[in-house]
Amino acid sequence: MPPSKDSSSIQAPTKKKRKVFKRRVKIKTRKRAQIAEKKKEKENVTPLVRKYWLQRYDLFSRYDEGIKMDEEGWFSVTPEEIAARQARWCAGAGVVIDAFAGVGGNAIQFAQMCHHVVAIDIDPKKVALASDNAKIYGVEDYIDFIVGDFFQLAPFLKGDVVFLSPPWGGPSYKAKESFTLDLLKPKDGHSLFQVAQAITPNIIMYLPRNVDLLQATALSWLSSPPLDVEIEENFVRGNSKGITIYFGDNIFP
Ligand code: MGP
Ligand code: SAH
Repeated sequence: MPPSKDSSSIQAPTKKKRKVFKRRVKIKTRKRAQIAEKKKEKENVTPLVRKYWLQRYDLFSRYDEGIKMDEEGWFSVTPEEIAARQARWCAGAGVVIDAFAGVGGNAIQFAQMCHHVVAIDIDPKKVALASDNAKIYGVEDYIDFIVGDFFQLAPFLKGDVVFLSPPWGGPSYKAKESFTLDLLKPKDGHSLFQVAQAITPNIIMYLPRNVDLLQATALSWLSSPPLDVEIEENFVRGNSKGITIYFGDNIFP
């Protein structure tokens, strides 16, 4: 037989107690929401980049260790898994030039795979963020950070691979049915490729998933004989994120 309940020991909360309890829960919930909002503000999570913040661990697996971003960084950084794959392509290379380094998503991965990285960005704030982020991954000693315009610096640079992930014109890039190379910023893809080619034939371009592939791969014909080309669509959790095109001299075994 189940023990009988002693009704005198279990007392239903009074109406007043219930009210106080409800109010406390409300205050706690509001406080928690306020703290979350403040945290997002600190992390530069504007409404435009909220959806990228939700993907933060795909962007940097060590995000919680103190990764710092700005608004453009949020929507432009190469997700870590993709950056690592791009870096594996040049495993063991001497010097990799990351011409548009942003907050360091690619530079950090290159630094783990190659001897040295030259990471350039025109925005001093980006370079400061990238440098702090590189410290979190313990690779700051393998990267030279430069604040400058890649187009102006290019004639003075030497490297074995040039990585190009220029601005695509913001998240609205996908409104175009076909993303043509003239839409890349600050200069069209054709001019950009030619500048990189003066440094090395080994060039990696990270481009929008709606890029005009025919036009992009035709860049190989700017060299004689034409460069080898490898195209790769990059996914994270089954979602297409971008297209990487690898150009080079004899890249196929
Ligand atoms: P996205 O398409 O804006 O995001 O960017 P997502 O989450 O795929 O959005 P959805 O709504 O289309 O599903 C996808 C990836 O492209 C980002 O994670 C960046 O790596 C890259 N990317 C986006 N932009 C706008 C840029 C850019 O301007 N420059 C560079 N280099 N990469 C960018
Ligand atoms: N791959 C980077 C994201 C690059 S976003 C990452 O994973 O973090 C493109 C970057 O190009 C922006 O940070 C922007 O400041 C920079 N940029 C724009 N014009 C430039 C120029 N002329 N030279 C160098 N960097 C430039």
